[in-house]
Amino acid sequence: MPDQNNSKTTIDEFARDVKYGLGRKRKRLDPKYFYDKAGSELFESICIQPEYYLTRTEYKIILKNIGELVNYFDNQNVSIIELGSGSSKKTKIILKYFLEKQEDKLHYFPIDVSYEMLFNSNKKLLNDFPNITSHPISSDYFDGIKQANEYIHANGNVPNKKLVLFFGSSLGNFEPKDALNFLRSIRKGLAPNDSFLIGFDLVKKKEVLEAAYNDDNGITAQFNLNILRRINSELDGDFDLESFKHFAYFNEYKSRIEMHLVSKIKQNVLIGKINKSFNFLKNETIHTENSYKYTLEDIENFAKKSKMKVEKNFLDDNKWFSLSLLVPN
Ligand code: AVJ
Repeated sequence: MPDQNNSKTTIDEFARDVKYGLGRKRKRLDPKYFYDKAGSELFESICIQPEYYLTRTEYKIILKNIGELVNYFDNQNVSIIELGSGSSKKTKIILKYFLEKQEDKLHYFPIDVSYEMLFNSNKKLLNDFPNITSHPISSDYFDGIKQANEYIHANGNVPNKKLVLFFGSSLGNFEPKDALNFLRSIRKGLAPNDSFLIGFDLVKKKEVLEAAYNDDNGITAQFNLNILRRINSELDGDFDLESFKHFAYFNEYKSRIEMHLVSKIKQNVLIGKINKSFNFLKNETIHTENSYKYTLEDIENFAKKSKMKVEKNFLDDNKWFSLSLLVPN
């Protein structure tokens, strides 16, 4: 996930990134800085907004196809690795079915850099699934998969066939070439018989896409503005949140939702911690996030270029989202 380094990011790095991002001709901030405590809570809230179809749709796809998914693995037991801290409704269905199939034996390796998120989720998870053998790994994804592999190979009783989960279309925050590099790195951690289950948000009508990032309750707007609140509190910034507004639209040419913060007036903003003030023209924007939307052809190409193949795309009836099962090729 783009915020995978969040918990390790120091105030100095934050200051440096803000100074660089706001100093550019086109002002930018990295979306990984959305996710402080307040931002993470706002994101949770976004996921249950009626317009934000992504989370709900991916959940429904899993629910509908879990039987078929489990059957892909016939009588071979798997170990499950999740990129992200787990404990979502989506993770729970997967774990429930694999636990049943494997007669209450399942090794689960959630990977997240945020130690706090990881262990809070893990506690909840063990409450619901006391039989699971959980191995939380506080690390970045690539090193995490490596650690899981080492554990699996050092312990003969742990199934060495792996299923890696990456939900939420989190890949969408990466620029296409970074997304490909990400997939190639994941692929390096997969053995020939392993599989990778990854969510992709698909291209669809502009109205549907834009509504998802402009919910009526204004939660996405708060989420976007929270990055300025964070600069104020952590970097002694002087942003007046009232004088910036949330703006999200679908850039069809680039096939991505862009989120921006638009300055409503001409103004200067001082950020104490970096000893610098930044000028904003009226209507000048800070570009805060890209969220790429994919076609099934994009998924094919990603798979091919990362030495994998698409075993199956599980889609919802609207074809709004694909949960894709990729395997090494
Ligand atoms: C976590 C990157 C998948 O792009 O939809 C939600 C983040 N931004 N609303 C997305 C987000 C605004 C989300 N991802």
